[in-house]
Amino acid sequence: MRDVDTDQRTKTKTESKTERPRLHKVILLNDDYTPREFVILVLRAVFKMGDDEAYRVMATAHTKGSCVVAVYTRDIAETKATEATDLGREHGHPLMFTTEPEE
Ligand code: TYC
Repeated sequence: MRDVDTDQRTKTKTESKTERPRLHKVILLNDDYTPREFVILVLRAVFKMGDDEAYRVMATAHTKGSCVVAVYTRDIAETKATEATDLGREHGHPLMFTTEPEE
């Protein structure tokens, strides 16, 4: 009985070690005040997007209320969301980025 329990514990540990970390989405939220050009500037600076992709992401958030910007491991997603939100605040804009774990 003891041997069986030990085996199961070892197996469980091995399986969980090979799982990949859950990815987190960075989400851009629309607001009524931040200039469109500033949103594009932040997407280019923080998320290394080109002009066309940055425009599309900004326009989607503007029209639908929010848009997924990118997915990263949790630490990187939170750091980038904070950096992008702070850039807005430093320039007097209410621009907001949040994070959310992927299913
Ligand atoms: N809605 C803003 C405006 O009309 C532009 C905007 C777009 C702001 C996307 C935030 O996530 C955003 N000036």
